[in-house]
Amino acid sequence: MERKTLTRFLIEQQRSSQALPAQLRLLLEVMARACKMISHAVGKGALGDVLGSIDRTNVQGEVQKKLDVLANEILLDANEWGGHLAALGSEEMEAIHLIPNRYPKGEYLLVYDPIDGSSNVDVDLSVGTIFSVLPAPEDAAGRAVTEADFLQPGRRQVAAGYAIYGPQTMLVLTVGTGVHAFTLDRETGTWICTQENLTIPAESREFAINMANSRHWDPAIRRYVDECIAGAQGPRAGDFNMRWTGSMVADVHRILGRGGVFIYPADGRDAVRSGKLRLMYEANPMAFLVEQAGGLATTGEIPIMDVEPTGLHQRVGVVLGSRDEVDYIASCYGDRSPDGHDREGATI
Ligand code: P6P
Repeated sequence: MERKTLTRFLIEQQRSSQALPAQLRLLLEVMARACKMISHAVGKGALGDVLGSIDRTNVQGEVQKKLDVLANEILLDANEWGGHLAALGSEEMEAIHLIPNRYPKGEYLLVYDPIDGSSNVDVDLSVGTIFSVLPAPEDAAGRAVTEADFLQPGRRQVAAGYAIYGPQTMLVLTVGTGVHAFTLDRETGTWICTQENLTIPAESREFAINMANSRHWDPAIRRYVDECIAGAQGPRAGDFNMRWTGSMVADVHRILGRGGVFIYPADGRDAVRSGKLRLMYEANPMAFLVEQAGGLATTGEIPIMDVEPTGLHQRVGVVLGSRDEVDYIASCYGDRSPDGHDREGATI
């Protein structure tokens, strides 16, 4: 493939019929530069004083890793001054972050998870940065943006992506014209387009779920997983493979590359009754990417991008990946939805 840089790709998108707006192009270039800096920090490991935790918990009640804090600061510093944002939100910050008055405000809202799967950093496993871009309210210039302005369904996203810090550092993004992947050329610091129009195979025999939670699952999920494990002698008449990395970015990246399903359902545990993963900066951006690549992404009941958000840090169940397999999982609920209501809404 001709070595097309991210800059050239974005300029071509700007010239195309979809006419990528200039501020959105700037936003994506700023995010790409920030992710390069985060990649550099992640790559230092023990040599860079980026491992381990600090004695502080975030809004999620999770102990913050040094890298969570560093990556959040890198993203804040990179995005504040450019004039492309009206405000931003982060997994690491309870409240939204307004653009200081000394800088111009822009047309977009950015929400991100600075380091997803950060517990993997200490054991040198892949982690990533996930981001979602929403339109700012029309009257944002004339008033202070509030959290309510962020609470738009995922269908309103204008761009989404992730960086994965693994054996390679890659940036995978969509602006609504397919999913495209860029590999960081560390020698020149350039993002090179290495895959255009990624497509998820409709069928797959590979599922990703944390089996340790099986006693908490809805019977429909337990049925699906049992059938996968039953293999060729079971009702699916074929053997399945399982993967679970503990890093959503790594699992989704694998699925975008070779198919499969990723399942983190809402389950019986109090803390996970609405799901573990966060809607605004994990589920929605990944759902945009997966649907743009021909896959499906649901809460188990409705498409993730149709969920009407009620809070910046709200959680949601996630079933995403190969279209046919996600459809099959939905069929396992029969006429019942994950929260116990029948499809018509009455409680069984
Ligand atoms: P568990 C990481 O903390 C994360 O948010 C996702 O990246 C990952 O898929 C999931 O949680 C792992 O959760 O319960 O298996 O540790």
